[in-house]
Amino acid sequence: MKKLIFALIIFFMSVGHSFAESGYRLWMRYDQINDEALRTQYLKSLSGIRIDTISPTLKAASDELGKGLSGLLGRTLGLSSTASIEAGSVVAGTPASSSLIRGLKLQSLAGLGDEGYMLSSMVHNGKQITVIAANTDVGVLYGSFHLLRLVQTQQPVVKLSIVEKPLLKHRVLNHWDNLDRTVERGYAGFSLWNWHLLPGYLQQRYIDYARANASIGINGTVLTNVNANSLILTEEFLPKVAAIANVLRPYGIKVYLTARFSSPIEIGKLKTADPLDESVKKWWKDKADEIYRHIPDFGGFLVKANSEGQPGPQNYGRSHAEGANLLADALAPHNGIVMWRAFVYSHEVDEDRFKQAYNEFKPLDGQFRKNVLVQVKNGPIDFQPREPFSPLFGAMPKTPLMMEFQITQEYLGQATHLVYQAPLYKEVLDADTYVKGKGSTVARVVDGSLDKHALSGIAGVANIGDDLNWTGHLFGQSNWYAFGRLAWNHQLSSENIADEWTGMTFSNVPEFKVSLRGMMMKSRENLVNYMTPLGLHHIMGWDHHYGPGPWIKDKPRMDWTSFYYHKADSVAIGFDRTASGSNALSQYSPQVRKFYGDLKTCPPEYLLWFHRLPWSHRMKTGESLWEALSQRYQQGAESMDPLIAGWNKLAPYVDQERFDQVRMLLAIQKKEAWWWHDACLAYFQSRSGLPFPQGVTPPKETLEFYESQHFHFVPGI
Ligand code: GCV
Repeated sequence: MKKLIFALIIFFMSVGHSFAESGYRLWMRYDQINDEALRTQYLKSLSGIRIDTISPTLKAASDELGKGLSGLLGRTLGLSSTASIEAGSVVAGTPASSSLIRGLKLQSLAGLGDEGYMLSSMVHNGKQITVIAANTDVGVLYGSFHLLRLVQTQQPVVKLSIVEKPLLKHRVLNHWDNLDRTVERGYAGFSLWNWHLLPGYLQQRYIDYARANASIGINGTVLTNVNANSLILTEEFLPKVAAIANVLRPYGIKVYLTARFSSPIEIGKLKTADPLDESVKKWWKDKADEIYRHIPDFGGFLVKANSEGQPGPQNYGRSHAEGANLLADALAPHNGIVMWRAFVYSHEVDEDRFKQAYNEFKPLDGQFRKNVLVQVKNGPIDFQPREPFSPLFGAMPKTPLMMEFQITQEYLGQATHLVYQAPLYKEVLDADTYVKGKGSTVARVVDGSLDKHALSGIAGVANIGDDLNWTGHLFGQSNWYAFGRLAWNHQLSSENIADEWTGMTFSNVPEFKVSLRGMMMKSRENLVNYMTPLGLHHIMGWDHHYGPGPWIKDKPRMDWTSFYYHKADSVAIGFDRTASGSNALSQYSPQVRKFYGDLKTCPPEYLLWFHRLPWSHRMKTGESLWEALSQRYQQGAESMDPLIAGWNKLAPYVDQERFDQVRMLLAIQKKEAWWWHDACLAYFQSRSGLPFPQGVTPPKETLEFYESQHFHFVPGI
């Protein structure tokens, strides 16, 4: 009877997704493996699941293993908590939850902390078994997802001896979701959080969101936009937040909120939000107590202050540290943390925007409370297709710095361009700051190992909305996936992550995986070439950032114009950030300064980030700068044909619905890549006055045509 009920549950779970091939199932697709011999082989090692005590988290693990293995192996696997151990059993648990695991006295558990796990093939009482063991239930859940990944990607599961633990403590998604369900810089529909129906109505999506995040080790989510609304901290909304937290908790995911610094005035009726004012301190303390009454394991606050119009401590002549510490003190009794953003720049300061975050924050090193992380965007400006790493990494050794990547593609073609971002993330994480000699990588600053910080974290601005396939572009899923995998282990390679994702999302046929990996690995560089080659940056359309806008000038702030960043005239192009210019390079260690500052070593990819050069400047290839720039735009636009042809060849491996989604978006991307090519070349030629080199297609229309394009209702603003 029990078996029948379990089989029925599995059956209903699998037919429940009537839109199965929309992409809704993400990488958690558990369709039967076609190869019967392989299935039989797996069944020898994985023929039953034994989990003893069932906590909500262990239930999530056993549900996932049951659903996943039964689906993949085509046989309903019995879940047993009492049966004796058979050969082929998967035994999952902690020493506290499982007598068997307790009895095994596993030495490796000692070093695994509270999120790590081990996966081991063992012989128990003469029977071959697979053990998923951890110190905590959530470790068991992570281990279960690892085992599923092995089967989904058709890896061997015999002789397993895997020990894993995350390199970073806080692995967090940042949703820029507003309470009216619009999403700032979101291109995948409306917000997942249906505030109006919460707390009563809990969508299946919330559970599937939690499963997806747990499968890649994400352990926190900030539900609301950094351009914050104080209302989220009121009694109207806190029960709704608590309802989401209750759904996510079994999956090891903590909920965080953005805190608007002026909340004591807006919802607390105080006259001030001055962080040194006693009534303000009390207000935040009481507010924190109230939040924890609703959500006992609330993670803490993410704050954008004195940035792009958001209020902050500087409104009262106080520093960012004083502002952050106010909130940190309120959260500390509950073990909450503050993630205080360093994304600041001011039009009142006559200084290169590149330098402003460093100038503001470096002097505050050592002044933050122990439960504060300063969250720094990967680059000094704003999530451009390519940026050098922010000079803050390595400059604040006494403060844990949290990395902020943008998964949503605000400046990377939004949800219509196929751009696999793992190479972008890796480029930043692997960059060497040299602050403590060679090997002082950004990753080591962020994971705390360089300066011995116990607190560490990484945030990704989410690309998730209520679109059927979650991310608008199916390949946006690969960026969510890659962010999570790198947050867990920044040493993984982009290629391996691509292989895992394609195997689980589409197919494990080797030719398919190799071709798709090649396409994905080139995709970011292609985009850089047709948008911002040779170190150009921030030349996107005004405000919505959709499409090219290198001509943008005369806006309320110079640093919101494109001209500010490229300064192209008839003689030269680029931003001089060497000692003869803004000297932003002085914010890096001497090795990095020299590397980028010296034209002999500065890679072409970063040239115009740091140098202002005449159009006639000779590149190492022998071309002039003008020729090289034109050729890069050409290469970028031309890269779309092989990408499209490559995808078309993969049709036999992909279901029609998802194949067509990508096919149609690639056609749009091609059009837009040529639009970038045409508009930028028309504009830059109007500056340089030079003829196009041979092999470069002249723009189809006049510059006036491109400049006159206006778009209404671009998503994300
Ligand atoms: C949430 C950029 C984006 C803004 C975003 C801001 C930030 O400026 O265009 O939409 O605001 O970054 O990161 O705070």
